[in-house]
Amino acid sequence: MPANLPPEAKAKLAKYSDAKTVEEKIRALEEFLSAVPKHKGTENLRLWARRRLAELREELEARKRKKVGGGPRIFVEKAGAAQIVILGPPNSGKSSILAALTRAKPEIAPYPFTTQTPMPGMLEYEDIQFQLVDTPPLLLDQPESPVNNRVVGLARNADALLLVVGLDEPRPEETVERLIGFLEDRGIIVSRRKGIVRVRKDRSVSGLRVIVRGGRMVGFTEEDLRRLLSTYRIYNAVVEIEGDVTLDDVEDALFTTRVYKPAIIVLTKADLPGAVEKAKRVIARRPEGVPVAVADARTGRGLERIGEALFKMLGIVRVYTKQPNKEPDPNPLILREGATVLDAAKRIHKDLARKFRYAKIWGPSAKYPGQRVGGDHVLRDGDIVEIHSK
Ligand SMILES: Nc1nc2c(ncn2[C@@H]2O[C@H](COP(=O)(O)OP(=O)(O)O)[C@@H](O)[C@H]2O)c(=O)[nH]1
Ligand SMILES: [Mg+2]
Repeated sequence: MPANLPPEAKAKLAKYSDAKTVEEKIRALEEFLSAVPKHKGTENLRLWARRRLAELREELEARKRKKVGGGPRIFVEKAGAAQIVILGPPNSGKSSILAALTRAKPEIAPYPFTTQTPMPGMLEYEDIQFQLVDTPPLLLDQPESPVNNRVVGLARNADALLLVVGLDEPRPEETVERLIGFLEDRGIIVSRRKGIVRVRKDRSVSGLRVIVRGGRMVGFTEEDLRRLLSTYRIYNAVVEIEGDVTLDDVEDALFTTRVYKPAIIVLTKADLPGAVEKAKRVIARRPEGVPVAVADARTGRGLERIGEALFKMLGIVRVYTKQPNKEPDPNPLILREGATVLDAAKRIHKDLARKFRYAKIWGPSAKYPGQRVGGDHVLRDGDIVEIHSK
């Protein structure tokens, strides 16, 4: 449903986008909320504005607290190859998953709210480690609760998510859907099919530059796009589109940011009666590109392949560096798919990239062992690289 905003409401949103400080943003959003007409078409936008306002006010509060010193710390420093945040409703078995997969010893109890602060643990997969972070529960029945904001913040900063739902629930398929919907409302997308749009204002571009990656513009043309953006006084911009995207999605994307997070649905308590039938119902309705693991956390059954599944969905490449006439370092560099020899050099040392001459490679991306390549050579998982510099 299109928003059809009156010009003064659009002007307030433009003011919000241009605002530099938190205080200015808060003022612009308050003005927007009093200027926006209240009908079905503006519902999403109003909801977003109210949430954003709550976040900004919290940010302001947090800053004040910081000045006095202290306050709860909920950010968890990343460690290992990637950070995976465990999310789910109360008592779903999140802490038990952390305990089953890592050496961490979280408190596990048959009543809700045992976990008050996030707790990390390391999951070993082959020669790398993933950091799992257990979290306080998400309250799907009270979506606007401030408790949720903190957990959502952790999820937004994560590299991937484990969505934990217990098969002791009567209708876990509905809980999974509500959980995914809850995250979507906050701009965290777990399904590959959902569209993601990024609009970046850029004065150095003449007009609009539209980049479509593995998706489509559904029901609109570049001319429609140009017309919509001009009503927001955006004339020069790069518009990136991934997945299937409508013009309404573009309008939403002007003020909200959607991020894609790879996710695995983990159904726990598979040992309980009736669990198999319930799990089948979840699997039948799962979103595209989101695998489902059916697990019994007490024995670890069903969790054996979580590490491998995470590794595949994160698009990680392990590269082993070596010095001439020496054995490769057993601890790999962790790079993203598509990374080049120069990216590897940069990771080792800034200077090494600057003084780079050539590299020799062994392994999956080498045509023959010890092949000599340039900096733009794309690496594959398991490659061994020997960098030669000036
Ligand atoms: N039968 C069974 N019970 C489980 C399983 N996983 C967790 N539980 C129980 O469910 C309750 C909540 O578990 P907990 O890990 O604390 O859930 P959290 O609140 O989501 O962190 C505890 O009583 C656990 O013993 C499982 O796989 N099977
Ligand atoms: Mg817990």
